[in-house]
Amino acid sequence: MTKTANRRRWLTGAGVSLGSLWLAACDRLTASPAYMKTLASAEGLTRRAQRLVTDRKALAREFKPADLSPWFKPNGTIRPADPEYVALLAENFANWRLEIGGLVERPLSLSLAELRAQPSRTQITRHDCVEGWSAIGKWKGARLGPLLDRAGLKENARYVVFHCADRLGAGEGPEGGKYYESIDLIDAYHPQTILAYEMNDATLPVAHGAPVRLRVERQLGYKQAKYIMRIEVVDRFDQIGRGNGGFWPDRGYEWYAGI
Ligand SMILES: Nc1nc2c(c(=O)[nH]1)N[C@H]1C(S)=C(S)[C@@H](COP(=O)(O)O)O[C@H]1N2
Ligand SMILES: [Mo]
Repeated sequence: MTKTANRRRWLTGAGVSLGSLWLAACDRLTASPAYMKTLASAEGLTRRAQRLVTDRKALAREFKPADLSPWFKPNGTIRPADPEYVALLAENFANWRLEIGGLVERPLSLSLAELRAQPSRTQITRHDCVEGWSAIGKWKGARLGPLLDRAGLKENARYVVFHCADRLGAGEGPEGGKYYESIDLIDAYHPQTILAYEMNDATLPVAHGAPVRLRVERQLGYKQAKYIMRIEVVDRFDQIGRGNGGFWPDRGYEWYAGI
């Protein structure tokens, strides 16, 4: 046998046993010899990666109006004291504008009326807070994906950062305690990811994030940024806040809080 043939046989053997291990762990149902061969190939790798991505694209469960929680607990900041926000609220957000900038071709600045005119989605979903409580609410908002397309992502765009109006925690310095969050492009383009301006068929209340808050339904409560002032598309977030991609991630929570 030539050297090359030996090596090929060794490679195939290794590939199949790796494939088997993976199948044993993850997916017994598809355990057919043909599938295992595919797994041992480059195409198999792509297919496995594709499956991971497909999972991330699955919809969060949606509920019926009868399932709505009679009480949806407002949490974290419930009325920002920050002067900029207080002034905007006093004018009922007539002068609020949502900036979408960073790694985009055409930065946007949208009024609330303009945001309401964007492609929207309405959904009844369950909000799960790490503190251990859940509530079902109805949300209507502009889909983030089409907005990002309008702005045009630059090639190196990787994350979308939501800068909020409020500051949490005393004594954290001027920018230190500012609430912010970030998501990757898979979540940004997820059909249930919206900039919500309505809750339970009414204008979004201040306690729940007026004028606009994020709903990213495959993740925990702290990712659902309220009081959004500015959206920034970035390729890294090590220079924002303390560098972990969000207010709570900066304080030890997972950046990816998938549910
Ligand atoms: N800007 C901002 N967004 C925030 C928070 C906050 O304190 N400030 N708290 C987070 C947490 S921990 C939760 S559980 C939800 C609460 O949303 P709700 O007030 O609508 O229940 O908002 C999240 N988004
Ligand atoms: Mo939370």
